[in-house]
Amino acid sequence: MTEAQTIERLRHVGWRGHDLPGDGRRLARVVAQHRAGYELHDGEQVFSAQPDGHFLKRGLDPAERPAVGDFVEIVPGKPPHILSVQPRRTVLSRAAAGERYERQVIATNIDYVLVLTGLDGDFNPARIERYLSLVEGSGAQPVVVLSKPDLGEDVQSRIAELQARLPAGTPIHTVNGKDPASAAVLASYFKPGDSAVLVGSSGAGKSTLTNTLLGSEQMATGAVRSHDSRGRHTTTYRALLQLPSGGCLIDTPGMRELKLTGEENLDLFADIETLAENCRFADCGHGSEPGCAVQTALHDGELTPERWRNYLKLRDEREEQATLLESRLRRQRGGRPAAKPHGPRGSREREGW
Ligand SMILES: Nc1nc2c(ncn2[C@@H]2O[C@H](COP(=O)(O)OP(=O)(O)OP(=O)(O)O)[C@@H](O)[C@H]2O)c(=O)[nH]1
Ligand SMILES: [Mg+2]
Ligand SMILES: [Zn+2]
Repeated sequence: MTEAQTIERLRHVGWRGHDLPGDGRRLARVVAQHRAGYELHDGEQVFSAQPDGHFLKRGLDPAERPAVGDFVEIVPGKPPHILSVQPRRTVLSRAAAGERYERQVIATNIDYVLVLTGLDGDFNPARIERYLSLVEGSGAQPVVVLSKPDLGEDVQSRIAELQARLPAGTPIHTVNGKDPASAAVLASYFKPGDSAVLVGSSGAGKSTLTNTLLGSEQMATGAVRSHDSRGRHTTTYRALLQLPSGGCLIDTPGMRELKLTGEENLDLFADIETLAENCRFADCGHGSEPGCAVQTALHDGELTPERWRNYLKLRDEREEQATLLESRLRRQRGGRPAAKPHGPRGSREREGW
């Protein structure tokens, strides 16, 4: 096979690079990760591979291990071994649940993050804002997809509520995940060479939509509980699939917890931050201070209490996580602060230490 043919083949799984590795190494994309190892796709076939030993070292940041969506260098063997991960174009991650700070990669090298929410009991604008905050730092474009329009109550008012709440320009689509004609409105996100990831609660209909876009039942789907529309965590691993359109789609398991990483900008709430700059007192606590622009906006109905509360919650969480992230990075540097340009004479570390 010529180099041009190999590159052409890799384009089918969304590779954008131009230089192939030498030394008998090959490139492939991670399409699934299981307890027993990885599944890779080289544009022609799927095969199993094991991570090289250095990926298994204790203390390694889990975000540095191969993740679904990654392009990896492999050496042939039985099974082939993953030697390294190519630089990621985009990364969607969240912080792991629990006390210890840890970033978890959800998907990499994606162009679009489709945030799927049911218009049934799953509908929750605050949760959509949380997802969009996480997407902000990923480098990928967020797309809100509302499923189950055939099941929801007050569908039109729910869509209108969301449109008013999210920044203008956020794409919002309503799609019946079981109907190919309805799912066709998403076609522009699955162009050849592009990659998208579907995220959302269990039962939102991610795998149903995936199957409809594939034109075949490759992913298992499961009914939701009737009293609260919750799913039963049918999908248990992330899977990258090639769509007939030429795009790649990553289906993911429904996420129970979605903690911010601390790296978010919260651009989604830029209007609130601008508003707060107009308070009479620079250190306004936005409570009962006179001349509080936030209280005025809440009173006038320009800002809804739910959105204000969600902003405060996400802002505090972001600060808390940013502090944890900074201390973890400091530990990794061996206790030294980030930069030390003017240390006192004599105590300055010598070069090379
Ligand atoms: N009526 C209707 N049902 C839908 C729609 N989309 C999904 N469903 C149903 O919702 C249920 C859950 O769908 P799944 O595709 O398994 O949900 P999921 O998001 O993949 O869930 P997890 O894998 O658990 O994260 C299934 O019974 C689907 O048939 C829709 O647009 N309309
Ligand atoms: Mg699923
Ligand atoms: Zn104020």
